[in-house]
Amino acid sequence: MPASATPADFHLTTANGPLTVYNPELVPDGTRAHVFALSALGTTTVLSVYGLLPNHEYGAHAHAKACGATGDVAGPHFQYHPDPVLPSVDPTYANPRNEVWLDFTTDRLGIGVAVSRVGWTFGERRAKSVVIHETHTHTDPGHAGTAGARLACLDVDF
Ligand SMILES: [Cu+2]
Repeated sequence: MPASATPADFHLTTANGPLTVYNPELVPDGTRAHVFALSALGTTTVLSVYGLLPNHEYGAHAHAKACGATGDVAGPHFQYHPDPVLPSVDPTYANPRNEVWLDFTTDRLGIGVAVSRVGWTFGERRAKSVVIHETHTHTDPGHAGTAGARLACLDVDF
């Protein structure tokens, strides 16, 4: 049997609650989140969440730092090409090809699933968490990448 080609930077990670919750009204007690990320030639990330409000729009992204006591601790979004201007609200950098965006809308049972595919893998710099936000992610210049308040955070070993 021929050896299958395994890229040197192949990396698979999964993360499973507990969530650090900052807003228990929008992320009720018992909410569970699961992240699966596969890096090979590019990176595919899947986020599934159970127990949120039904029929509700949430934003979510991979962030640069691990979760902490407040939402801010997770730092900015991870960007493959870092924006020289911070906070990054320029759609040239704050977009779903340069960042990992995982927006979703829950179904009537409060279940949400999102998939992100980007054409790069993590190198020396790696994302450390996934943050769930209050709204879907904006794309207009001056607001690109913003999605309202940070509601909850999950540490992920990208
Ligand atoms: Cu975010």
